[in-house]
Amino acid sequence: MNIAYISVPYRYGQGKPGTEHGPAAVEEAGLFETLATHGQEAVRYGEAAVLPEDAVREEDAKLKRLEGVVHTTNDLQLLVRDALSEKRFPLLVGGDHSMAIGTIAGLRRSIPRLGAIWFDAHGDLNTPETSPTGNIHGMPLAVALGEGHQRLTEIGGTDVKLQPEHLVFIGLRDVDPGEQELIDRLGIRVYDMEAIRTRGMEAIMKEAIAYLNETTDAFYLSFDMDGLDPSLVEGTGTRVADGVMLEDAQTVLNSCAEQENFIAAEFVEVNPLLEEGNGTAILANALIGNLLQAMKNQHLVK
Ligand code: HAR
Ligand code: MN
Ligand code: MN
Ligand code: MN
Repeated sequence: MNIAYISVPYRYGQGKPGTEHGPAAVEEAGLFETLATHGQEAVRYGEAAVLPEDAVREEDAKLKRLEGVVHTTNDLQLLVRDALSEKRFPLLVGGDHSMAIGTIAGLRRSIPRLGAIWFDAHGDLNTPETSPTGNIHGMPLAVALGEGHQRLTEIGGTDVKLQPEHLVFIGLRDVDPGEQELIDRLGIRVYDMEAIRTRGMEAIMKEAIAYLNETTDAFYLSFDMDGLDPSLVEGTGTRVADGVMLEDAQTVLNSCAEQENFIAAEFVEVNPLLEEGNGTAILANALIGNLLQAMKNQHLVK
């Protein structure tokens, strides 16, 4: 296993200043030491290009800062594609969740039947028509499914990047009406907090991965920090009550790490400007450490 750490220091998918400092905050929390501890080179493989603030305008209220998002996600998909073609495991730190448009487009280059585990309080399935905010971080999955503005759906090629049956939600609990309509119409698999409480995270992850393995060649984990309980993540922009607790989050990471066809992970929505200390970045770094440890254990077993 050779990790390719990729940083995405940007915030154009949402309105609150701070997620552009997410990668630096996680690095300050010890990310390079975490990499070294797990046998990796303490280096950054690449950093996605970000337009300067004064080059990005709000323009369309239904699709805010579109140019800023297009610029970064287009650069990111190339980085992810290159890392994967070098047989590395892309480990991404953001940055707001709109970056996943680039992540998915890049992974999809070599994995046509790509699966995704979406750990998040939110559906991220809005289009400019259904979005209550116009923030693109609420749209990356719609884009991946081929819905939304063409400038976004054509990043990394005009093909549809993700099939609805290749996606599962974990921890979902804040869904807009248009998102719910899409979930119902496309039959997207959802494990909400109620399911986690009644069945337990172990059973859910087992089932989720078996479901993905039926029809995908490989899968990746998109870990939105706001999927966690708000008591754990002061430094993220859209916290939602009644979230996933630490032990269950670790189960998510461990379950992914056990799979040979687990090919990438991203940790998003770290916003150090929303809290006094660096707690959310420290937690993100610890979770990355958990993930790398679990992946290492797995390789020792083999
Ligand atoms: N659903 C709302 C919107 O579209 C809120 C999205 C909040 N976002 C995230 N993504 N952090 O998961 O604006
Ligand atoms: Mn999200
Ligand atoms: Mn979210
Ligand atoms: Mn701070």
